[in-house]
Amino acid sequence: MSVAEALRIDPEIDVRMMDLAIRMGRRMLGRTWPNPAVGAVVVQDGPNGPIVVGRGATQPGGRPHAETEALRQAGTAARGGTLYVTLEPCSHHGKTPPCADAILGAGIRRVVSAMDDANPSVTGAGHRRLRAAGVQVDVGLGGDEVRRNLVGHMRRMQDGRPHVMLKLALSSDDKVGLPGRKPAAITGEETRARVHMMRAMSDAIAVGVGTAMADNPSLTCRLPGMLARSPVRVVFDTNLRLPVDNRLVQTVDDAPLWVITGVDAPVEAERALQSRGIEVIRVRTEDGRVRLEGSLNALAARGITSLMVEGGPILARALLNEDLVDEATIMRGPITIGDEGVPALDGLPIEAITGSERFREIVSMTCGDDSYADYVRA
Ligand code: AOF
Ligand code: ZN
Repeated sequence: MSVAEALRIDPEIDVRMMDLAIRMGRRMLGRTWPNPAVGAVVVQDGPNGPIVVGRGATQPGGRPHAETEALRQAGTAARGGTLYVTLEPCSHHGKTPPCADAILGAGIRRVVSAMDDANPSVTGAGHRRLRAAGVQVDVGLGGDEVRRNLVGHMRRMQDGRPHVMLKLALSSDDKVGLPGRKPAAITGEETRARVHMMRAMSDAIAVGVGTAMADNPSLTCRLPGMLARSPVRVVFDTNLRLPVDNRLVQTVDDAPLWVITGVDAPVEAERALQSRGIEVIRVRTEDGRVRLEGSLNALAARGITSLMVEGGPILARALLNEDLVDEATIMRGPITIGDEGVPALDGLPIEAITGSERFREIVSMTCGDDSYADYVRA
């Protein structure tokens, strides 16, 4: 009898169960930093086919891990069963005991995992440990999808910075608004809902101080129901110009606010922000601006794995110039703003994204009256 027969492996069931694990993990995106949002499902043979006896996802703040949750739910029903998990189970003694040990302790016979972890203290060792203990381990199912969902974790582990997603809401003539004025609605309702969803799935949202002052945004995430939560808001503010009556400051009880500033910014301004519960992060400057790479490193050091950048044009251009944009989402509304409008990338043509070999378009569709396209690092 082959291993597949002995374990009653059915590829269709595998796909279905991994899909469930992927959905479990995806629901937690944006809420588990500094850890990846992993999903796990425990399956047991039943008289009429496989039965899901436990499911779990990484919990808010990153712990407990997904496997622990799914195994806890399954209890003794896990014995002899199969575990589907979207990331290699950990093998290290971190803030929690190794999931690999919990899996062995529960008597799981087979583990189907979507991919190796990029965490250097885990990578490969989790799978090896399970195999060494006689567990059948199959790696790779669902890997492409999971890799997209966990880009932030991978980027942070490999490069010490978050995955940077640049969001651009443009008029048909590539403008983002009129100078000095709060932007008129450029995109419609469907697009706005999508933006809120994207925010909810990011660990942090960033703007430059110019945009913070011009738009006075709250950048909180207004989605009714399950996604009523807001990522960390980040302002790039070299000289600490952000006034304390700004809405970002005023809403600090709704979502954390971190201000990235230069080493020489005034101490009084720092104290004024800190006394309101705002975290001020000082980084080195270059040519009178905070260094972007250093800023991103500082965010990753605090656990941020994915950063959505909402503007403005100066920050967007600077990130592009330094090749720090991993993904760009371009939403275009039907309105035309005209020559006096503010260009999206501070003078850099939008083709720096759409026509560049550095990016590859992966999605292009309509969204209400708007168009929507997603570009990722090629
Ligand atoms: C898993 N299952 O659900 C997640 C994992 O500090 P710790 O102990 O919480 O470990 C954090 C690391 O564990 C994290 O960097 C990543 O490599 C892995 N995340 N592992 O087995 C999970 N979220
Ligand atoms: Zn774990």
